[in-house]
Amino acid sequence: MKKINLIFLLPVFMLFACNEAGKQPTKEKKQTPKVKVEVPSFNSDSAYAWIEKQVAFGPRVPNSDAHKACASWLVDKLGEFTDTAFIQSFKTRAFDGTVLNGKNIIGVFNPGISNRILLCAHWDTRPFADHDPDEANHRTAIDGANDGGSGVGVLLEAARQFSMKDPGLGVDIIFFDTEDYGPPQDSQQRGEGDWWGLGSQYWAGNPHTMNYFASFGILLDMVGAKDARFLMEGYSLMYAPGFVKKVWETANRIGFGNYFVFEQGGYIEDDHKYINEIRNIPTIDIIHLDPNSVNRSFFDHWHTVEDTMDKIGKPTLKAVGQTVITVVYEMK
Ligand code: AHN
Ligand code: ZN
Repeated sequence: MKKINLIFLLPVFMLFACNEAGKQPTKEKKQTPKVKVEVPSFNSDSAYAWIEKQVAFGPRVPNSDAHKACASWLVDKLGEFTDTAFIQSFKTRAFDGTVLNGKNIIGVFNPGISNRILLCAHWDTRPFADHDPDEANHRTAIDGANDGGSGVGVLLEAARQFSMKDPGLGVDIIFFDTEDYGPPQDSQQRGEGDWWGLGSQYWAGNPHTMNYFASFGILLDMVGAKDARFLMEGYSLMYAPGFVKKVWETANRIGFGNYFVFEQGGYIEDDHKYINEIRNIPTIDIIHLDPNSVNRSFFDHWHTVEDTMDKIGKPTLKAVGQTVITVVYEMK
């Protein structure tokens, strides 16, 4: 913890050092406004309802009818709130050779503003409950209330808030597809190749606008479980330490320190890894990490048939949603 603080403070000291060196006085830095913007209240009932709606389609497994139906609902919904929304269709090959008809779903606020923030989550759900205690379920698709549904639910509600009060900067919301089609536990392909995050890999190489860039990105993954804890994920700290600090400090300042704990977690091969490495957009992952859970990584019902609606807690959705929209509104 001490070490991390020092790293964060370094640039501040360097700034003073430069000024003291008696160089030309630089143009006055834009001050953060004295009167803070009024941040709307994130509605967790609404976010919860968006998750219920997704789950009601059935498992959103790529190439399935439920997947198709949910995609068209998502793009319609996002279209209601944003300036423009569309589907980026692509084909990608899964670990087992299956060709997946992928659909990244993209919504854009304030397309004319160059200062942009990227908010994202995966919307597809896993075809395999390969961490289920019952081996008979290892090829059963999951509901993905938390893993898939929650991040999208929170971002749809954030979009609804932005539609009612303009954050005054560019915001792009992307629901990535084919994130969760990685090889199952007992597969030969485990450990060789980037089989997770296929939709974000596609988008990072083929962004929806030429040379797309955002000043930073936030990925939400498994942000709905009751009593979730968000540790500071490894790649996030590696690629975007300042933004991790900013988001965690914001959460703690507005009363969600029980969820956003200042503790380092493991490195997760999630969508943000590709956004950082392929597009060079500093992107953090807000993800429920729990080294003491039954799977030693994530929430207890991760990749089991028990990842269902009853595991979702509205106070968790509130903590994440309020934090994210606060960061966005205060960014201007
Ligand atoms: C791996 O466990 C390799 N990636 C986790 C990314 C993930 C799966 N997020 C949700 N489901
Ligand atoms: Zn998953």
